[in-house]
Amino acid sequence: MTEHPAWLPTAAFAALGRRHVTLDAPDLDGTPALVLGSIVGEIEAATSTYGGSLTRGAATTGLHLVLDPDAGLGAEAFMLASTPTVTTVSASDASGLLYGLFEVVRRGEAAFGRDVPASTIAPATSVRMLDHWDNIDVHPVMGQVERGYAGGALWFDDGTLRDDLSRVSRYARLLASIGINHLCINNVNVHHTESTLLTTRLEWVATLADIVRPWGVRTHLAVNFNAPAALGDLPTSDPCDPAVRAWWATTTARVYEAIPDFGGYVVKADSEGQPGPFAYGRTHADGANCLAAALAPFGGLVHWRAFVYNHRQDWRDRRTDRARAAYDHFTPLDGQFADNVVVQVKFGPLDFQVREAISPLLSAMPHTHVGLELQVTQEYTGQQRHVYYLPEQWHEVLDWRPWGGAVTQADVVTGRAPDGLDGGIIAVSNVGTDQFWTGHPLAQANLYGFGRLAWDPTLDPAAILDEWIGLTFPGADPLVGQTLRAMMLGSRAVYESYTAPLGIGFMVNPGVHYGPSVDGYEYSPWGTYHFADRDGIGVDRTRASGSGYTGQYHQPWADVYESLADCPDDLLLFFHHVPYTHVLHSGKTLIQHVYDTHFEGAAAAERMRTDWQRVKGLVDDAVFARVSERLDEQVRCADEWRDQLTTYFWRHSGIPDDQGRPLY
Ligand code: GCW
Repeated sequence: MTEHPAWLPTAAFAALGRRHVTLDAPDLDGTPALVLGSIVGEIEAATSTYGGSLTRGAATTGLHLVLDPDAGLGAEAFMLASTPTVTTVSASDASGLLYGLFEVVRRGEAAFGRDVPASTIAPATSVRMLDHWDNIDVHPVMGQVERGYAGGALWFDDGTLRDDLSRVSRYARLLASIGINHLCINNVNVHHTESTLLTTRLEWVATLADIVRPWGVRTHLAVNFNAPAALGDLPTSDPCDPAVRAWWATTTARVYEAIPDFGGYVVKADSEGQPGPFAYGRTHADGANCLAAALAPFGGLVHWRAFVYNHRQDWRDRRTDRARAAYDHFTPLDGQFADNVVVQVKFGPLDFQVREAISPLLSAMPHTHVGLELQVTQEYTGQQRHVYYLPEQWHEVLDWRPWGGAVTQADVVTGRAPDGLDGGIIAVSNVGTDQFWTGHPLAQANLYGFGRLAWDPTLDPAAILDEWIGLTFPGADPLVGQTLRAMMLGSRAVYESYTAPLGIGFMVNPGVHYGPSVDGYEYSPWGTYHFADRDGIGVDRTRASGSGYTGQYHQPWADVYESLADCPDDLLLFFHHVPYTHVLHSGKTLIQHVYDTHFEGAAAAERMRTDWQRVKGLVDDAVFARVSERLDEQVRCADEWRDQLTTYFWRHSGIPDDQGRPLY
């Protein structure tokens, strides 16, 4: 099987490749020299294919690249300017020049031949990171990649590091082209074998770090909080114990001997069975700061996840609310975390649902570096079998106004708001050994979009999609772009319409998290309930009569969500328990909304399948076949969702569909 080039096919380099390129850069060594080597390699490959050339020296015509450490442009930034004869990219460091080069590729012919005044383009945040949930050993339940839907891990193969790691380099190149600069290579659920990446298998990590470094990417490791006891033979992993702190210091120093630009540790502690500081009566600040102290001398970061909740809840207990947990655990610790700790917070208080409220914790720790965690892998969003263009959803999150005013959620996590330190934007990767990298070829757009939004959270998802289409299908018949836009823009709304309604979430098959199972989690310990009975459905999270979660928001949201009259329809069941006859702002009853959206959603999936047929012969046959196969599955699954959901609501409410469509 030939590997698909994703958004960097040779033809995407045609405009660059036809130019005379001049490169003006000082002699460099270390990582900058490697990055410069990548830049030169890209230009040579493009110009040798398309007839251009590369020389060192001053500007002539075509493209002029300047690396000037004294240019004062800021880390990773670049300046772009053009006249009708020459386009100039300048940067103060090699990474900035690399990103500038890929910007030229993205713009294609439009980068040349016109008068464009100089503008500086800089990333919104210094950490734009992907986390891989990759295991070394194939896990008996989760497999090689936890929540992975694109084949095996790029670097591990059932117990070993792969012999052929050439694909890792091509992956790092893709990441560089969208500005991703940090990569965590292993699962946050750190099992025993994987915990040894920190010690006896450190060489593997160093090998991978060497491969991604020329692309400006720094390598991180997910570590087990219990490592001092499990790997170091200490009697405890208490973060305040001097021997434990010394163990982390020594172990970390060894990591930096092997990997001088090592990025740091990612930690899932006291979460879903992973060990953590609670076992020693310590706080999460104690835990994070212990690791931070070991990393600080080398400039490393701790990404400490806030996904802490009781996953052994008794479903009979109506007082505990999982949505409250992260905020309740972490806000009392604001101001106590070391400066090289990022508290990594999922975008929603539950778990990467199609629709949930935005986590109030993201704007509740002004003295802490808070990072936003997104999920590119489509665990709850169709598992790379359904078309689901995630940037539409992420845009909502990034553009949300925690105080109702001008300050966005993106401003807060990138340190641009008065209340917020830079924490960065992080996501779980959707990539594996699959021929198309992402299982569903159209899911490549999600990875592309993540990088672009992490670089500039104000970008418009539709514009990002156009970039991706232009790069991935260069020179294609315009019908291809039209069809992809029709299928992908609004695809989140389509998926939402045939799955769990109005922010209630879950209703998926337990464990696999795919396909409908309305009561799948209803009597489980996981804290994700919908509370449907014959009269109504929804979770009362109000201060007046429910869990009080609405009180975790700043105004105006604390009151907007509290009020049944003001709560937006799409989050109604996230915040309120209401009767099936409740009338939405749309004017429909809740029950009729469920019927209508589910029938319409499944029909929309069917339309996507029909639309796709139009591009047969206009896109690569392998892409056409793979997308077709996925669309068949999407239609089948959407029909199943429609029938199970509408029938469930009909049986529970006894209220028929006013359109008389089939219910069972
Ligand atoms: O979304 C849930 C997943 C788990 C995952 C966990 C987490 C890595 O179902 O598979 O574990 O979240 O984010 O830690």
